[in-house]
Amino acid sequence: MTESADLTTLSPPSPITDATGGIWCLVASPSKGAQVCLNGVVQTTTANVSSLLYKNHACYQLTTAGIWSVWKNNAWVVGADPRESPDGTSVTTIGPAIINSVGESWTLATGPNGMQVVVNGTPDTTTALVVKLYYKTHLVYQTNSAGGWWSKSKSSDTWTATTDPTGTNGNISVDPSLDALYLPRLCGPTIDAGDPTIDLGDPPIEPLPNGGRVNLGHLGNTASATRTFPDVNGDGTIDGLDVLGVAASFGSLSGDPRFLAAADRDLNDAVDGQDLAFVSAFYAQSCP
Ligand SMILES: [Ca+2]
Ligand SMILES: [Ca+2]
Ligand SMILES: [Ca+2]
Repeated sequence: MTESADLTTLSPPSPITDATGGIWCLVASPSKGAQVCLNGVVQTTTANVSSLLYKNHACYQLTTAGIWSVWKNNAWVVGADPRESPDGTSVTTIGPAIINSVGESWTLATGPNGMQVVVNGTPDTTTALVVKLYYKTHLVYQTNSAGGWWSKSKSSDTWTATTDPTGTNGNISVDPSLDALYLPRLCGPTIDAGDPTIDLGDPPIEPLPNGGRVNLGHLGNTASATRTFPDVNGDGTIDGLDVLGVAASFGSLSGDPRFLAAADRDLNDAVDGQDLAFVSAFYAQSCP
């Protein structure tokens, strides 16, 4: 007996086999519409079931009233639509779909004005020049070629203008890796992640080595900015290998065959004692 694949649906015909070998089916009843049966026994508490679905080793039922339940500890528990797309799902081409919390399928299709949003096969004619659909916290987002963003939770709502939720334009959508004093840890994702167009200043405000780019967050582009980890060989630890990288290119200038850009920690186009000092200052430290 083979366990059914994810997203196997039954509305009715062939049965679903669960991970423990249980066999699920739907049977027509005289007065309660379709009912669920498990191993040949009709579950008399079920009624008006429109489909069964199998996902992540769990069996779900959907009623004709649109209610989803999951079979848990030998009972049906009402829950969310198991087909709902995970946060961060994005659609940029014709074909793939986002499924929202009420089971609507959101896709892109060519319309009179570039790509437009299509919900359950019906074009949303208020949309045009759409370049991406995105799903996060039960909201469907769309963005157009001009960079505008709108969101809504279901098709009957109206689009609300919003900001980029994907964390790619001036934001990051990850744990910033702060320490107990809310300062960015070494190698954290906010370091050197600020707006690349911001001038570091001359002399730079961020202490050296500063990676040549401001940090993201309130300490970015300040004298308290966390310094850029001077990891010459990029293995997450400052040790003899990093010293060796500086030593091997010591005294070289940008353009020299011996010049090693990763050893030029202060980005002054020369590998010199200053770079060695930075590496030494972090000696034996590792990214957390
Ligand atoms: Ca920096
Ligand atoms: Ca290293
Ligand atoms: Ca240097």
